[in-house]
Amino acid sequence: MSGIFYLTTPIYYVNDAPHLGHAYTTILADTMTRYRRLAGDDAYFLTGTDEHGDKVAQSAARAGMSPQAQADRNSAEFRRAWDALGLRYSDYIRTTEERHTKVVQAILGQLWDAGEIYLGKYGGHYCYGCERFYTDKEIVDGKCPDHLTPLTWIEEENYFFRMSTYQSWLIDTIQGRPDLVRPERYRNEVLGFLRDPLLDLSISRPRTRLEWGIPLPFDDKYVTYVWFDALINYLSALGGPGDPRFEKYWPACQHMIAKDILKPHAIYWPCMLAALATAHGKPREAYLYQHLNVHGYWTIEGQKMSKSLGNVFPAVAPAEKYGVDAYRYFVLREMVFGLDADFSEGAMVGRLNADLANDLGNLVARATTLIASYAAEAAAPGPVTADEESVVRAAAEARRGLDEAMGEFAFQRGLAAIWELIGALNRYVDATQPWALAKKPAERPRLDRVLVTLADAVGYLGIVLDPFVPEAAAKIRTAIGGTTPPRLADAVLGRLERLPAVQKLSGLFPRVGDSKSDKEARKAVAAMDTPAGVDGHQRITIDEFSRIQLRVAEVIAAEAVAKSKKLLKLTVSLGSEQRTIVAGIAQHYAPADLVGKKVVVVANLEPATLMGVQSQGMVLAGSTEGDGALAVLTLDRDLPPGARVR
Ligand code: ME8
Repeated sequence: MSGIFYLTTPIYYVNDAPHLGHAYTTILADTMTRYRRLAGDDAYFLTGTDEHGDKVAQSAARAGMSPQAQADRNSAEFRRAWDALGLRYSDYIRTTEERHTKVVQAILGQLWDAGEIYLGKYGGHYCYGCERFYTDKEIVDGKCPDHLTPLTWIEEENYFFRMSTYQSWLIDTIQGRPDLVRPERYRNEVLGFLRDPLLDLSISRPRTRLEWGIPLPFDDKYVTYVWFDALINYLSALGGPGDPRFEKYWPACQHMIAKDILKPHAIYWPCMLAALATAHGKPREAYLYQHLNVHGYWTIEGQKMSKSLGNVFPAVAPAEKYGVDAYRYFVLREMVFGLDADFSEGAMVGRLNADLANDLGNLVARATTLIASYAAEAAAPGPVTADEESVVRAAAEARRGLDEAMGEFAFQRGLAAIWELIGALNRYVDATQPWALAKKPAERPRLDRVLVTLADAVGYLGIVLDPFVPEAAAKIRTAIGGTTPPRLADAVLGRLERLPAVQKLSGLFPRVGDSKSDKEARKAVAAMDTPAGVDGHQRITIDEFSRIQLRVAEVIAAEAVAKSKKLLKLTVSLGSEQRTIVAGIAQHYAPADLVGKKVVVVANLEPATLMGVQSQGMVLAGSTEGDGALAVLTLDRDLPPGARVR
């Protein structure tokens, strides 16, 4: 049965050019909707631009343009960026379009008639950058906590939305639906905001101060506050309540945003939707979205992206240099959904070379070359052996991991699950040695079994990789003769019995040479071949050694320790318990590299506090003195977390 799915990105302000952060959210939405379409769902993906308000009006004035002309230019630029990245949005909404202003005015009228809006007086400290008033508690040294610029005291009569009446309903709703706002850290943050009294929301701006907005239908001396206008885009793109598209997609709505705009989406918006439902004679929760998915922030080489630092990374640039797929892969793999992550060209090239060129590219090249070389004399494949069975199991495991991860928007974990399989397949080629089998005529049935398994596996990868690296996945499918659109349901290994016609596919992801990270990687490999020597002569007895409790631990989450260059804070599972362990490996591993890895820890070490974080154990790693290469100990075969190491 095919499901309905509706996913939105924020609509981006047109006073800015599209950058890496905007691209990230939009790539995520594209990946998720591609995945859902692959699974057979009718998935609708909305993005667009936010074009009203002070911020946009002021930047247009500075540029000597009319706000509309600036919006036209910049909205087109966002759209061009998404097209250049091959993002398949279903609709692109602009808040200056008539289809949007009509729905906003209709909703304002309905809320006014229902008594949800009233005229009141308000005085407060206003930040033009944020387009909002700040309460005394939020102000830092008399300045905007975000922009660190002085605030302006403004007093005016305005229209207010009775948001305060929804406070206890909203708290109950968030408590009753644990995954409404996810991951959990953001749900907790929202419940934290809601511990303070929720005030009514000023939803208008007098035209004497701001012309650039949607006029209130019941008082044209005012325009609509930009957030009240902008949030409604998610409805107006579907035509609003009553429209067949709304009736079809809205019940399946999920939003995706970064943490910067949590409050409007987790507080204003549910209250607005509850008021609208009430005005339509429905229960308060009738129009509430399904999930608000919140991701973290990208920093650039450790620094906040900002115009003043001059490190704003343009949205399309990495794709121009390294290809769309490498860019997608990097951002999807590197950021643990919900946590912050760091972008650097070196790290991206490192992943491109290691994961895409080596692991995936080599596998596909080896498999297709082997099949293309030996297929001519193919006969009936011999019996399935334990090697094939374990590949089939690994593929089923990868599917389970992928599907579960995507259900939770854990893109990084989904990719990690696929890469586990890619690793297993590379080991399968090494173990079965088809080139050696080819030399012995008696092994022909065995060779054919191996080749069929490889063709099957490559076909499988051509499907499951489609949402993440669509260009590469399409090439893979073409190489093994796929002609029909891919379907997730076909990503099952072990059903192929005859070799398809396969074309050799090499250079799927050419390595990027001589970058810094490349050299470092080579240095680390070289260091492994030349052990630094075992130092110290003091011997210990087996009993002394057995007092050290070593255990297998699975890394569940990893993040940088604030203000430390060297330390990472890991959350690890020892099977029956979870622990926090601080490890001095930040210069060698990105947090995302570690999540999902099985490592070895000293479990009975006295706890120690490092940079304010209590560490309950130690992660084992090897290192060399001279050039400081370092490698964390992982397992050669899988063992459950908690397993003893001795
Ligand atoms: O807030 N890392 O628009 P906006 C990750 N118009 N994502 C980032 C990012 C970063 N460093 N910087 C920006 C607005 N983003 C409003 C939204 S919605 C009804 C109105 C992404 O142009 C992320 O998705 O400031 C963030 O939420 C969004 O851009 C903010 O875009």
